Amino acid sequence: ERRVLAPGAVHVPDWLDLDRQRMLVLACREWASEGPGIRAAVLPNGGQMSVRSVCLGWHWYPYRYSRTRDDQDGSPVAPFPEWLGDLGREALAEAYGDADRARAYRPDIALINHYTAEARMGLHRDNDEHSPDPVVSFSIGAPCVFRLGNTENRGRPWTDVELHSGDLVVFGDESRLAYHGVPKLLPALDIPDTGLVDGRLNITLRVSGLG
Ligand code: MD3
Ligand code: FE
Repeated sequence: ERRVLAPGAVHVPDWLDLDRQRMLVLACREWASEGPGIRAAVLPNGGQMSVRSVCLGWHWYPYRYSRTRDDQDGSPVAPFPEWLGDLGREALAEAYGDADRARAYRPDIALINHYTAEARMGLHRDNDEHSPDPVVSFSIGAPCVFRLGNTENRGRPWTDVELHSGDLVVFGDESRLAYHGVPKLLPALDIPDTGLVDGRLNITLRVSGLG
């Protein structure tokens, strides 16, 4: 089913079947082990993010994108695979029900986040991309509380939604610059056997708008 969380924000629970979740876990394991590996970004104030992340296509480090891992060893970022773009187009078609828009969707960034039980992501906006195109988000593993705020500030109103393994959310249009975050993970009871050893994986696909 499709649940509209806010204009442009569509949640499709349990969209990825178990085989696809397992395939994504295997792929993320590979990406996380290449080169300098998965890392917790260091913020300008010196603090470390509690989430560890790895990127494909373009490397994000607070608060910009680069072709090289400039906050690590400067190595080139791994390419964004064609099959992941296909999955993103399929996801957009499902969420928005707009085949033409889905065909034209060309994500060139994948940002993979891994959350341990204590990890959080504070309310923020994703405005480092130079394209207004939607963000596609896949969740695997432990469930979490996802908070979708407003576009003005970090305060109320916001909506809390549980995201579970296999869920898809697409954020575009009026929700593209909404504040959002992950205040907590939930106990991993009755979760499917995806091969993920612990915690939660979130894979977002984005359009950089950079050449
Ligand atoms: C709403 N990740 O990587 S994904 C991030 O679950 C990020 O790891 C969270 O926020 C996570 O930047 C949330 C859902 C998400 C992604 C992009 C958005 C929600 C969004 C962009 C605009 C509005
Ligand atoms: Fe975000």
